[in-house]
Amino acid sequence: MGIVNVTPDSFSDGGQFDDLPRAVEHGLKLVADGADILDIGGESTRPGAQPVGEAEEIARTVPVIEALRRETAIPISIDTMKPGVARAAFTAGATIWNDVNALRAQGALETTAELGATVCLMHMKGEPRTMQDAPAYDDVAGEVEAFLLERAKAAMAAGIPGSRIWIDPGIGFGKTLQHNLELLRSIQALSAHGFPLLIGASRKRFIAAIDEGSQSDNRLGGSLAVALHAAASGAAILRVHDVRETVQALTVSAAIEGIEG
Ligand code: 8Y4
Repeated sequence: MGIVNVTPDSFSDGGQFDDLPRAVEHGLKLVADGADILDIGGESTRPGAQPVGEAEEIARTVPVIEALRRETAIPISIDTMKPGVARAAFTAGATIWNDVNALRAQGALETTAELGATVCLMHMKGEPRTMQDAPAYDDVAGEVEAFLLERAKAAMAAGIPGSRIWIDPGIGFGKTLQHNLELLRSIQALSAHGFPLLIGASRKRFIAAIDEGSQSDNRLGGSLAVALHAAASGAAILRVHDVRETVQALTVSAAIEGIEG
């Protein structure tokens, strides 16, 4: 899964008229690089980020989805917490709802069932603005697993088929370095429930907590280390910025294992 951010801070011009062609060009490059899914997001969920209104989020993402839908056949996911944004994105051609809030918003379960969406249910402790303020768990792997199974159960009770549910421990969302490491160690157990497991660790801050001070443009090595570990542990989908490099690492790894590329 290749990441296409359509937030004003993701391109240098700060939300100017040329954000649209740049986002579309970026998405097409990720497809050429080997992405199987494009994840389009219009609201930053980085620690401390401010919320964005629904109309603004739709105005950022829908034209990008419409344009990508015309130019590529690969599945498009919408990264949003808002049912109204998901609805607009599906009308534009998205088929997957990537919800870092795990369908806890009012009307989210019903919307997903009605749209026939595939959904990624992600664990997040708290909300993006404050989630990194001293997160604490007794047993992070057990608590995240219980949360994800509870949300999957709620989704199925709302009429969403189990075959359309993915789960994700939410690396970096209300977690310390130690929490993130424990969750990465628990991928095998988490992927044993039959729901495809998604891991998003690409360029995240915890890599800099290990390789002290590395900036977000210098975290590729750490991101690839996580990707290979996650894939070997049973993760089905990797959400990444560096698609070409990740595909290469996975392909070389598979060749060593003797799996046909
Ligand atoms: C540099 C670049 C530093 C990006 C931090 C970041 C996930 C996700 C995000 C995830 C799923 C991010 C939308 C955070 N992370 N969706 N979204 N899983 N399913 N930060 O882990 O990339 S945004």
